[in-house]
Amino acid sequence: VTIRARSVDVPDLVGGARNGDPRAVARLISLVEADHPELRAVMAALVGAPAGPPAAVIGLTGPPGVGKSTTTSALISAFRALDRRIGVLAVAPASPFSGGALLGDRIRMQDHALDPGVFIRSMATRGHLGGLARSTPQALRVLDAAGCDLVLIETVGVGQSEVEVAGLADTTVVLLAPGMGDGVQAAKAGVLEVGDVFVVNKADRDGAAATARDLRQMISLTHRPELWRPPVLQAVASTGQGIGELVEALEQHRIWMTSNGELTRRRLRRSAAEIEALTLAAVQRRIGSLDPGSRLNDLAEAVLEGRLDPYRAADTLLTALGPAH
Ligand SMILES: Nc1nc2c(ncn2[C@@H]2O[C@H](COP(=O)(O)OP(=O)(O)O)[C@@H](O)[C@H]2O)c(=O)[nH]1
Ligand SMILES: [Mg+2]
Repeated sequence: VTIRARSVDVPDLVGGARNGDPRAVARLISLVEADHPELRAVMAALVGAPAGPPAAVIGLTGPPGVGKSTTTSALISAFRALDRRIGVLAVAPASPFSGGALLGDRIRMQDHALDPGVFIRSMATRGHLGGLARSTPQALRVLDAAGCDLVLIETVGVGQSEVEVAGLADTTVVLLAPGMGDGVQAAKAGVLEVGDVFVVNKADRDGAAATARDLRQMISLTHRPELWRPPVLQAVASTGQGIGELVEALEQHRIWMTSNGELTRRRLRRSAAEIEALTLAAVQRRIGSLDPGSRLNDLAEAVLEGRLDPYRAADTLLTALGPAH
């Protein structure tokens, strides 16, 4: 897919982002979203010498309607009170459903829309191989350049993509609410393993304490003493109740990760996933551009006619691709 776009002045945009210009930041994240050809130049320009230490990355995940955007908005207020510069990414897999969800998120975060210390962006990731693994770190690099101390990533949608995005954060907050996402469901969705902090939101409703108790019990079953024990908090995000405790838990987790090298390990994993995604995408593109697919076609015929086994065919194709540039 070729993306036709307005011409891109890379040095101008990167300079703008470094000066904290919200329009430059927005435009650069649009390039990330579109997998624009100029991204290569953008990423090269962003290498080295960020303004300060890299932003802390906090992922928020959980079923639709649980209160992720409301919690994000409350966290923005709490961290702004500490004078932190904040980036917010609402990440959704591109789908007919996610558009509406992102719209709702914007409304819930609009209290912060005029604050120059807050960048809020939604980003749809394309369904292709490694879309999330590629775009999230790239967007983070843009927000880092813009001087963010902290980036909150809200994932929209359910299932694998949420777990995947969670793996790209330093700290993952899993939100549940009484009656809608009980512990068993959480375990099934695989969020139990990715949660560093659990929040039972909508604690103004019946059953919050029971949900929290179930979760704690389930965490105990798999907990090993040398590991971080994920706290289970209760909150009413819409009133801000419990948000102070959440901020405290996030800071504690960060201190724990920093003290034992886990933070570096997670960031290495993120970089590795990004490089892998870019490599796979490049291979896929180059297969597509091989003398219009005829090499692949020849190999397919050979396999179909039983002259070649598929592994040998794949080896031949990889050899035909040659070095990347
Ligand atoms: N009763 C109650 N409603 C809440 C709470 N937090 C959020 N909500 C509401 O739940 C709905 C969904 O919230 P939203 O933040 O958009 O959820 P998201 O889909 O996870 O981002 C909205 O109408 C919120 O006002 C809470 O703690 N208690
Ligand atoms: Mg939301």
